[in-house]
Amino acid sequence: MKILIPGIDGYIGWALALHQLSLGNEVCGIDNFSRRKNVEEMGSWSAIPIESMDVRIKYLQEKYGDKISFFEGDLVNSQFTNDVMKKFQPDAIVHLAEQPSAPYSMIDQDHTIYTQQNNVMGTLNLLFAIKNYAPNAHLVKLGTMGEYGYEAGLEIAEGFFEIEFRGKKAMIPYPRQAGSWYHWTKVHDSNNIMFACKLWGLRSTDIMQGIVYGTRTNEIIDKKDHTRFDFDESFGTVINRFCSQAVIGHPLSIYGAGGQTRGVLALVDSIQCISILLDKPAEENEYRVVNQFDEQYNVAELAQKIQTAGNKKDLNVQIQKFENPRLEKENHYYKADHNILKELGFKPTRLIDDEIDMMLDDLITYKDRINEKKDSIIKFLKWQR
Ligand code: USQ
Repeated sequence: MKILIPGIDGYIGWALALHQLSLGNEVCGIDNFSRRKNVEEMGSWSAIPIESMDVRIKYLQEKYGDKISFFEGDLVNSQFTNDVMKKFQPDAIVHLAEQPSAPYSMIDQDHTIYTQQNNVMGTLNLLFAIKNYAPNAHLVKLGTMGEYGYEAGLEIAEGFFEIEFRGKKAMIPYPRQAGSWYHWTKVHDSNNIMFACKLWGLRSTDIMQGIVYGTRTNEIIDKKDHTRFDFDESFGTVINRFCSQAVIGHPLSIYGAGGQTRGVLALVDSIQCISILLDKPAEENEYRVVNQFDEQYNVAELAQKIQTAGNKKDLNVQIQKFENPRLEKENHYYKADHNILKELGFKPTRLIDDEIDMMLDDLITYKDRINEKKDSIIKFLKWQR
């Protein structure tokens, strides 16, 4: 299979490329390196050092020859996106090239506009390029569980649900009530992709993914294999942040009450799920939605787990409640379906406690790097001003 991965330089992109190459597939990556730049703007860097893309690609070419290629560029540039699609002719595209941080999108008007333009326009260009040059290719798009939001207090269906209104029944998209400008970009993308499938007969799977955590996959063995790992307030996600905080003696930063419940998934299992979706593509004309997570926990439970694991390593982990910089429900009902991937063959391979243990070991090695940028951990980017 020929797989195009826009966003190959990111946390999931790099790990996915390693896995797909190890299976014998051909991978072409795209990246504009915005993640590196945006994290730097936040005064931070990846806790685990990563090489430049030149070095990374050379390393992969030594192992996999011409099965790996790379184009530097921006999906927002339609000429660039069309050119790559025409040249590479992928069987599948895994679109990971979006600005992924909710806090970053909430900084100010410029950051909101940048996030919306980058994500929504980039995806639209990609849809046009697929229609123009690879209409049979399967688009696997990374959306988020956050599209559904936490407001309704109802069980969450997987993409679509049946409703009855004034005596008539219909299957319609489950309502989206996102909670940040970033999360709304994913909703706008979902709407645009759904329409493109209908209009042009494209095939796509839209992944509503929970929070991903971890430092390792089956292919991340040596230093050169490592994927980036963020811990700053904007780009670090909660489990990865708590583990980074634990190794430098920073209190684990629970925002508000800590009852915010999220679906979570180990990196290795995120890669497994995406790979299953690639092997079992959506049909022509089909817009398929999957909810991609393994377990659910609230933030206080996650902090507790990391404290327990850290203390077994004599890290003397403290937990502290901070005033919540975000606008969000701090205690809420949460129950979301996640059956489709299981039906397609997904079997979780990692236990969260084992994974946390492994993450702490990896991060202890890079304690000095985290310490050096520790001011980026809590900046208090308030969402309402
Ligand atoms: N939180 C804390 N303390 C922290 C950091 C976060 O209590 O130091 C809380 C937040 O207030 C929030 C929860 O943890 O209630 C999750 O925050 P997060 O930063 O880990 O995740 P989020 O902003 O929702 O976004 C992340 C990714 C995003 C992806 C999403 C999946 O950045 O790209 O779409 O997770 S989901 O959360 O399921 O929507």
